[in-house]
Amino acid sequence: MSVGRRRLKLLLILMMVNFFIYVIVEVARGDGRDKDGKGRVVIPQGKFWKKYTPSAAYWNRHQKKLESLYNPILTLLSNMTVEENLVTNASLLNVCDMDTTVMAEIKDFENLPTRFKDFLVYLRCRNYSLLMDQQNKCQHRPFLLLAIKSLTPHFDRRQAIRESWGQELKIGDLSVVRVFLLGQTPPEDNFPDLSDMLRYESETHQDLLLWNYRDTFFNLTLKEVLFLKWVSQSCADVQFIFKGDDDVFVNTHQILDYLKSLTKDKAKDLFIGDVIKDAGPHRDKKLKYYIPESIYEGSYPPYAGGGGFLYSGNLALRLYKITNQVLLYPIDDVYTGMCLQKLGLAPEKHKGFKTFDIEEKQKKNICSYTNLMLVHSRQPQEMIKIWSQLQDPHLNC
Ligand SMILES: *[C@@H]1O[C@H](CO)[C@@H](O)[C@H](O)[C@H]1NC(C)=O
Ligand SMILES: *[C@@H]1O[C@H](CO)[C@@H](O)[C@H](O)[C@H]1NC(C)=O
Ligand SMILES: *[C@@H]1O[C@H](CO)[C@@H](O)[C@H](O)[C@H]1NC(C)=O
Ligand SMILES: CC(=O)N[C@H]1CO[C@H](CO)[C@@H](O)[C@@H]1O
Repeated sequence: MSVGRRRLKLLLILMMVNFFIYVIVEVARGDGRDKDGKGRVVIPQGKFWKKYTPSAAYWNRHQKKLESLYNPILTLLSNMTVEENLVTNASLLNVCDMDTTVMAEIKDFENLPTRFKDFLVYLRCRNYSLLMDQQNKCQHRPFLLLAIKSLTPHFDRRQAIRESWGQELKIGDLSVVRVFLLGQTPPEDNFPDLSDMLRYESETHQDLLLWNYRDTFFNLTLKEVLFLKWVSQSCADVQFIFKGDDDVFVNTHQILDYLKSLTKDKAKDLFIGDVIKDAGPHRDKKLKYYIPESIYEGSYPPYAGGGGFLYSGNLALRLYKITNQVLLYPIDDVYTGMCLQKLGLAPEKHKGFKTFDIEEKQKKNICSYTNLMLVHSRQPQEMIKIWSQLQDPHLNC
């Protein structure tokens, strides 16, 4: 018997065994409600299964397709291994030519805002290369990696972070290192040519990661995937990662104290931030987070707001692997939530993450900052001021 047929036979046997267990459990469970008083089982009127109806929304439909490539039962039936199936169907995974089929598949494609068109026709391309790398950044197994999403022209924000909460440190054998995550800001998007300044900055500070894709709001998910890839390849030993925006203030000391207090078990699956639950896509065209019905339907899994979250290096490696099984989604923090859900995990809410800022009257009081981990948003000058006040040895809170 061939290996394929033996596997098929084993599968059928397993299915039958499962079915019998189901029947036995159901009969054993059957209480008064299922019986007609004479001990006979009543057959319910309606169907007990739900008919599978393919989703009308583009993302959901194509996500299902992608998932079927990784489904061991389906690939077994097609007489292929998961690996063979992935190779045969590579066009579902990795195409960098403009994908024109999507134009016919989405009926209101022509009327979609440009950012959606740009996103959809390059949905399957994610293998962009690094133009600036920091290969030695993690050579001494950092305790904490600060990864800050920035945009090329934000020179002042990056410098304020370097001078304040984003300083690279070494306390005993604990080290903190920093990278900024950048895409390209091309002349087509009307950016001035900042490449000489960027090169100077990179040589001076050696903390820039730059990839060759267009840095736009909808491409932040690419930034996430490419960053996770970089961690897997160049920083796989890091213990913890903070990833956030360049307009947040982070109390790095508070984060370090928290991380040092964690048990081994808790540390392994750590993923904390300002968690948003029971959310779904916004349908108001005027909003930044608007997603049309023709692209996505359903709710969002729990996710941590992209302003900043903290997670373990071990989890970053697992997240990177699972990104292959999740189609890019135009909102990066929701995408990370989707990947976590696929791993069977959920982000945990921590009250130290203030992505919606603190009360106005508390802002002036430095003691409001001693116990929090992150606050959004702060100007570069505010970052430097808050940080220097926090360093005051006479600080009494
Ligand atoms: C399935 O695979 C086996 C072993 O590779 C091969 O002999 C057989 O012809 C295949 N069957 C089909 C239906 O492709
Ligand atoms: C990504 O990989 C595909 C398929 O291997 C290749 O055709 C394409 O040129 C690559 N794209 C980039 C941006 O490197
Ligand atoms: C994302 O980057 C790619 C590569 O530069 C680009 O072709 C695409 O238009 C960008 N997508 C969006 C939504 O900006
Ligand atoms: C999900 C999917 O499209 N799978 C296809 C992979 O390629 C084989 C061979 O071309 C098809 O039979 C599958 O349907």
